[in-house]
Amino acid sequence: HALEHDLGEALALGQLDLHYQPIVDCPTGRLVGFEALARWHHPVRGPVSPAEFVPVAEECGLILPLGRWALETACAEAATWPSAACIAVNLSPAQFRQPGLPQLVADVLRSTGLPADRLELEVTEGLLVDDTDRALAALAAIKRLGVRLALDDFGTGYASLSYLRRFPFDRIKIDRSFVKGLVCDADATAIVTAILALARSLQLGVTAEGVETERHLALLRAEGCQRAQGFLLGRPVPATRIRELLAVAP
Ligand code: G
Ligand code: G
Ligand code: MN
Ligand code: NA
Repeated sequence: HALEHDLGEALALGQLDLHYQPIVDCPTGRLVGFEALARWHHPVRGPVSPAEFVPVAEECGLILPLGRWALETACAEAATWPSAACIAVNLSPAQFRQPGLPQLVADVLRSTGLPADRLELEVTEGLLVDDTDRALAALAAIKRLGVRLALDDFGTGYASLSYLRRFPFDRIKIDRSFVKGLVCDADATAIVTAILALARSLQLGVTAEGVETERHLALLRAEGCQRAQGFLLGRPVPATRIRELLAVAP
């Protein structure tokens, strides 16, 4: 696989980059954190989306060095911010198959000096499907460090509700496919409203993803959504832009 070869090289040469997408507090609009998103500008192909290269990395094992790089880079970056903004980092299910993941997280927190409560790790339901007991043990060990856990892409899988009961998540992130239909699509609106009620009754934090319009945001506010993320509130930006965003934050 040519992409696999090039990705290995890009990682070794430090050619991958992280961008950071703002996350805001819904009621106040205050900037409360960023999600780190991997970016790859291929010298010949141009920009390659993580939706394309993350699955390739998962297949060929490169996800372990890539995941480690993303975690280290994002935590080191967040440790320099002039505020207590949180940093959310995506973890791939494959990273949980290495026994040392909780230790890696602990090592990165120590070496970067980032307080554990400023780190949030995002996992998808895929993690919870194949090796539930092992995933549960790793998540519990990570939580004991004081790191928060978010269930990403919520609503797209099939056993979400049982997972919410069994696993120690602090937050769910509503998948942007539902947010996209807010207001216009009655079914999508009903699903978002139901997820917000569920989060409230389980005392989980909730972030709506893919917020693109003022009408999305207004409806989410009215329904009591806690946090929001999406192009309306800010596109992913390079690390060099974060300081100005934090400086002007309301
Ligand atoms: O940024 P964008 O919407 O193109 O991301 C596409 C997908 O790639 C998203 O599902 C996102 O979670 C995933 N992704 C981005 N960066 C990382 C990363 O560092 N690690 C993992 N595992 N997934 C990532
Ligand atoms: O799966 P995950 O939530 O990690 O994916 C985040 C991805 O969603 C990023 O690649 C980001 O660029 C993309 N994204 C973020 N905000 C929006 C949005 O408002 N609309 C759309 N279509 N994509 C978004
Ligand atoms: Mn995510
Ligand atoms: Na998501």
